[in-house]
Amino acid sequence: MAEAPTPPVERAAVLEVALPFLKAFVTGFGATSSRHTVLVHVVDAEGAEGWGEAPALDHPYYLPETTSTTFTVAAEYGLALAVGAASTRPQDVAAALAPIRGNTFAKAGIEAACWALTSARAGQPLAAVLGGSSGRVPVGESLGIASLDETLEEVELRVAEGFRRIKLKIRPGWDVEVVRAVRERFGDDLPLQVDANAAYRLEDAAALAALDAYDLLCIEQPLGYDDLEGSAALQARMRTPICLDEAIRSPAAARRALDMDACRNVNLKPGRVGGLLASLQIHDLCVERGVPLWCGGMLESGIGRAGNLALCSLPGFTQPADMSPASVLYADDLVDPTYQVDPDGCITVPTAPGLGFEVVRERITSRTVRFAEWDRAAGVVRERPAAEAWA
Ligand code: OSB
Ligand code: MG
Repeated sequence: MAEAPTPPVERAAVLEVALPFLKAFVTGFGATSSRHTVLVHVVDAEGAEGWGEAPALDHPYYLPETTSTTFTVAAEYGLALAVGAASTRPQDVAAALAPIRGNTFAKAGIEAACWALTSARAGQPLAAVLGGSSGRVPVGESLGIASLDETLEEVELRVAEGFRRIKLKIRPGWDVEVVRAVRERFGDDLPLQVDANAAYRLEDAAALAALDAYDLLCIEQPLGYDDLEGSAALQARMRTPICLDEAIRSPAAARRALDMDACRNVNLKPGRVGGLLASLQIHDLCVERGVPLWCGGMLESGIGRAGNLALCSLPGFTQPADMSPASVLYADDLVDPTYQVDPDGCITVPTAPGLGFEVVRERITSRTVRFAEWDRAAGVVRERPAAEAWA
């Protein structure tokens, strides 16, 4: 039976929104002190709407894409391709966006808005639309680099709050010492892992292999952001599973990494791999290969976290997600009420159709610094002064 046609897009916009941090996030690629994120809003001719987030970072030190390049590609190319798609269904929109090379965050943000719209139209939770069934998602915290005292204090707080595991950011000269201190203070049962954000070289293998003594769940992205060969060489010399983050930017890269034994654990971020559809493919691959999988984070607002949470309800997510609550990162969230971590370290997957959270339009409007809108009559996308957004 043919599916009923979906109504065409009536309005579509790309926004750059300032989302000030409570404190800078320090990692192996440096300090991230400013955070602007990109949002996508789509409304169809029957009034169904969807919001999506394209959470690249402000700078090109994590991956090549930045907030600014993501806004530009989404506004100048993505939006026009998306409104020209056969329908607003994510599969059709992803196919329409496929000619865009790289720029995974821009494509994922547009696709995410269409997933939320599709969920709203279907009257079904986004998690169910994605094929997920779990209602609660175990989460961990990712701690930025700080002093030893600050680190121990924060681990103590998060463990008391119920977080299911701790991830420490490391870099050369700040690795074994902090891991040893956390293990000594909190014991061997604390689920613990580290993330190097590509700060090491293969010549550092001895320092990294010293981490094998601490029973870590994984060591995330120790080597170059696109270095699968180096990662395979390092994995052959380490017992600790290597997890890849930066180096997996597509389903094809995930398959290559697993085929090469470049990693034995996978961090999946929808924005980094080009969207939820690509995420589902990587999920299925990890299930097929029996590889531990978990959902990473990009310090998203609740709009982006909503998609991550829905994705985490799929059965292949076997380890806790990176999902520090918005209250830890920002003065306030763009959704209200925001998601929260319960005392058992889980977040409840929303059941309301669409994003599953209420978007606070005034907060978005007041923080919008760039705005581009599809002009339906003219058939073009136009950037307009942020002050005139939604006017
Ligand atoms: O490497 O996982 C990472 C945030 C921004 C960019 C890269 C990373 C991170 C995190 C934060 O670790 C996790 C979160 O969003 O809670
Ligand atoms: Mg990482």
